[in-house]
Amino acid sequence: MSFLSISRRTRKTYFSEKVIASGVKAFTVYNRMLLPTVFKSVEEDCRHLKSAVQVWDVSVQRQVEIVGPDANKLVSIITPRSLQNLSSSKCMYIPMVNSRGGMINDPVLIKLSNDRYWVSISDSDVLLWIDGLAQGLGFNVEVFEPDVSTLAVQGPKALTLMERVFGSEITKLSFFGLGYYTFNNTKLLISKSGYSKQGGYEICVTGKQTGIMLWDALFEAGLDLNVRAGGPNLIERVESGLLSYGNDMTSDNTPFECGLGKYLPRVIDELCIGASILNKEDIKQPKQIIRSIAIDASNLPQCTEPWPLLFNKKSVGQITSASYSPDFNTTVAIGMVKMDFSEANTELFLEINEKPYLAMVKDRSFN
Ligand code: THG
Repeated sequence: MSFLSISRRTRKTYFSEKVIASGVKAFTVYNRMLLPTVFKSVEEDCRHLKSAVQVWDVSVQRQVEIVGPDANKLVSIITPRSLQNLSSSKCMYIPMVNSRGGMINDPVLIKLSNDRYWVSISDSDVLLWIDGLAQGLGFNVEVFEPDVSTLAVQGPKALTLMERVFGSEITKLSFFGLGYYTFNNTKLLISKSGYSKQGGYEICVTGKQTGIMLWDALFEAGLDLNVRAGGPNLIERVESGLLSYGNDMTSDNTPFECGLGKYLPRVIDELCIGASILNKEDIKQPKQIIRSIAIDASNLPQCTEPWPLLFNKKSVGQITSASYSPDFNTTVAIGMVKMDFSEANTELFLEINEKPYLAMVKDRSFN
């Protein structure tokens, strides 16, 4: 086993000291920044996430700010999703594609005002892409990474904790709803969202001082709720079928292959990047599709390379994320399978270290 070397390039967050003091056991690097992944153990963290409340340092969900007279025009072409229903009171999940229709990110979009947006990105170089587009197209906008860091509060007791810190108004937010709430005389942007299906919120913080005060306030108010530091949990997110860019999908995949076609209009506006490809009928009927998969195994190694999925010894897909789930008593997984093998209950095989395992295609996620 070897370890990652940490340097200035692996950026710390406002909360890294707090996360370390909370006993973090492992980080990953995401958008060139530290993301905590394990505290007690992945299993124990999962159990706790599903029963209590956790505070996550998800600063790595970097914002790309687009501001200026042409911000609207620019935002509307960076995603094939229609922004017709975008408002300042709801976030929107927006697949982004390149000119070949390949996924380059799957961010959450926030409209701050008519000429100002935040794109809350997954792990790929979206700032360079959007700034390049702005320059190349001669758009009158500024594109930069603002000083914003996000804390997620996730778990069944998240609502109780948030109500204690921000007041009862917060309980009126609906899923993906967005609003400003006061903490310590500062207005903070909060959404009812997060990278788990246990329910919760995401709080955007500007400035380390406010960040640390908020961290401490959440832990103080949540003492009797057994609040703990956490992070996106591999088991829970695979059970929930939440996709991880770079793992479950890459620029080799179209949004249709990723099951994200449901977010796109029947005919994508031709001004959107990738529209001419994505509007083709044969692209809309993909040859492969992302599925949740149950693997009959309990002790597989970490999935750090795609695992080929076999049918009659022939490759029909690949597993891209997997972890044993104590709650489902099986290895939960996400993978890409050829369309002919994508129906629920299709039985496929996996060979790991010369041992065969049964892999059953599901029609929906576990959670
Ligand atoms: N929150 C915010 N920014 C993010 C993430 C986040 N940026 C990086 C990464 N996560 C982006 N990826 C996702 C993937 C899934 C979801 C959000 C961001 C998500 N999906 C819901 C689901 O699949 O059930 C549905 C969303 C919808 O239908 O509108 O929440 O977590 N700020």
